[in-house]
Amino acid sequence: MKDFKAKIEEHKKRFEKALSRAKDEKSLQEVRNAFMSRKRGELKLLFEELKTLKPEEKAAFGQMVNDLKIHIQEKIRARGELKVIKKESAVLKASSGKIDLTLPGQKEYWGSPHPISLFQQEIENIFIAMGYFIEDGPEIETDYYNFEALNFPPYHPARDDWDTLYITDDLLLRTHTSPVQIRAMEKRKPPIRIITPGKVYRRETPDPTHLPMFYQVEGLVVDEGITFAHLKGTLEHFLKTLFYEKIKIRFRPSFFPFTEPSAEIDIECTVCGGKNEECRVCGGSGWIEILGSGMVDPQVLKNVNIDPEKYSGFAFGLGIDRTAMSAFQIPDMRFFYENDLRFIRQFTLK
Ligand code: FA5
Repeated sequence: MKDFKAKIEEHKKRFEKALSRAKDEKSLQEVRNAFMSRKRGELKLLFEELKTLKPEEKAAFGQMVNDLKIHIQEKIRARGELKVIKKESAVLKASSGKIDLTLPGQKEYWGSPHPISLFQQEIENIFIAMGYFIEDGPEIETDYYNFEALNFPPYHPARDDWDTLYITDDLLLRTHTSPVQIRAMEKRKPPIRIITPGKVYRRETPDPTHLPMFYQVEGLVVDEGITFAHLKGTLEHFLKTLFYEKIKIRFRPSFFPFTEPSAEIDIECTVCGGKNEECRVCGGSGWIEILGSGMVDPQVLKNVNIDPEKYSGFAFGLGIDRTAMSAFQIPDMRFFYENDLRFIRQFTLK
C-alpha cells in the first residue's frame, strides 16, 4: 500500500517537472502523450497495475490514480487555455482595449506593378519578340542630345513644342526619349534595332490627354536598305498585337526636325468609338494620336558618324500613358497618377 502511494507521488512530481519545462505547443503535446496516451501513457500503466492489487486495496488506490488523472487533465487544459488568453490579451493590448470583434476582417492586398509599368512590359515583350534590344538613357540630358544632335539648332522655333525645365543652361529634363537614339548610335554601329522606354518631361498643363511627366518608348532601326515600308509594317504589326487585329490605324504626314519624311500615327478612339462629339479624349474626331515617327534624317546619321549613303533607318516615339489610356479605355490620363487604390487595384496581376 505504501509503495503504491509513493509511486503515485513520484508520477505526480515527474508530471509537474515535465509540465514546467514544456515551453511551447509541441513539448506540451509531448507531456500530454507521456502521461495520458491511451496506449502506453503513465496513467494507463498505473490503471493496468491496479489490476494486480488485492481486491481490498483496489478501491483506495483506484481513487488515488483517478485523482492523479484529474489533476493531470486539469493542469494540461489550463496551460492550453492560458496560451489562448495570452494571445487575445496581446491583441487587446495592441488595440488599447478597444476591439470590436463584430467588425469584418482586414483583407490583405498583394503589391503589384503600376498599370503603366505592366503596359510598358507588354510593349517591350512585343519588340523583344521582333529581335529588338532594350536601351536606357539619362532623364537629365544635355542640350546637345535632347536638341542639337537631333537637328534643333539653338533658338529654333521647333524647340517651343518641347519646352521643359532647365537645370542649367545646358542641362535639362529630357522632353522625349529621342536623345537615346543619338547615344545608341554613338556607341554601336549598324545594324541597330533598339527600343528605349522611359520618363520624359514637358512644360505642360495637365488635361485628359496631356501630362507634364509621362512615359515614352523610342524605337530605332538602322541598317542597309531600311525603307518607310519597314517602318509601316513594323508599327502596324506592333499595334495590332498590342490592341487587336482590326484596330483602325492611320498614318498622317507630320514634321519632326530629326526625321524625313515624318508621320504621326493615330488609332481609333476606343473611349467613344468616334460617336461622341464632346469626347474629351478625341475631341469628337474619332482618332487619337499615339506616336510620332519617320525615316532618320541623313544629317542625324552624319552627326553620329554613320554614312547615310550606306545606311538608312527609321525611328518612332510612342506615348505609353496615352496608348495605355486607349488600351484600357480610360477617359482621363490623370487617373494613372492620382494613386487612388480603387483604380490602381483593377490592374493587379492575376
Ligand atoms: C516626340 O516626342 C518625338 N520624339 C517622337 C518621334 C520619335 C518622332 C522618333 C520621330 C522619330 P511627340 O511630341 O509628338 O513626338 O510625342 C510623341 C508621343 O508622346 C505623342 O504621340 C503622345 O502619345 C505622347 N505625348 C506627347 N506629349 C504628351 C503629354 N504631354 N502627355 C502625355 N503624352 C504625351
